Amino acid sequence: MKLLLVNPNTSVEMTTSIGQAAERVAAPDTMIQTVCPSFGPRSIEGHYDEVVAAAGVTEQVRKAQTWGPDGVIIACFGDPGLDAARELTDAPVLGIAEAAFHAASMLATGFSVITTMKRTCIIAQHLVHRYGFERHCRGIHGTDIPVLALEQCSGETFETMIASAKEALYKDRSGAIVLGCAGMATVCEVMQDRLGVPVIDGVAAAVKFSEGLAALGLKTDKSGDYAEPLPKEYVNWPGFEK
Ligand code: 5HY
Repeated sequence: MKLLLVNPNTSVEMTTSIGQAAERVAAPDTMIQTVCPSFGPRSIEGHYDEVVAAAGVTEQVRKAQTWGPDGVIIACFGDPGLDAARELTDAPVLGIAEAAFHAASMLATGFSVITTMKRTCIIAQHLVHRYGFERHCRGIHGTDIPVLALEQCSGETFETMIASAKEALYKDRSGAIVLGCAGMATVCEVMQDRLGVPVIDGVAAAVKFSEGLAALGLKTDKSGDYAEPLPKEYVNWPGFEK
């Protein structure tokens, strides 16, 4: 199985760590190509960052079509460009937030999200509503840890995440923690050992869900809004031929 893993920010270090987190859980016959856009924000911490990153996701999904991935993963917790990417390929496209929410909802009656900057909590809230997890998600908690601080997750940063998770589990009375940033994938297991409840990393969850969908031979619906973009000219951007 060929899996395209797109880190929508342009941090080379984070792209590498996200790729390693995916490789750790992938099946032996799964080939993963981990990429990031050729332009855009080093980290995604707001609406503007996200809209530029979404364009970067489409750039990489189009570029990979010659390789012919059987699955595509958008490895940023805002799932930027998810619908657009689903127009560009018939391979299933999964966002790590969507994958993490599904996994958590099967492991506990309620889960809490621990994320980076407080200002991005609303983005996760919008996704909870969009995907219909209002009855499962009991709280979204920003730590104000900058995304790039996760490139080298220091002891202090890690303890801040543990403290935030413990407070969330207590206040929300939830039974699982969803990690609200792809950069947190590297500390998922140690967090789970410390907290004693399921801790879900969306990168790993999306890899296993993608393998499952590919094994079932399932493809994205092309009969409606996920059909290929209509042929038209774009100015200073690759358009779509007839
Ligand atoms: C992420 N930003 O997963 C999100 C996390 C966030 O650059 N990779 C980023 O704060 O929304």
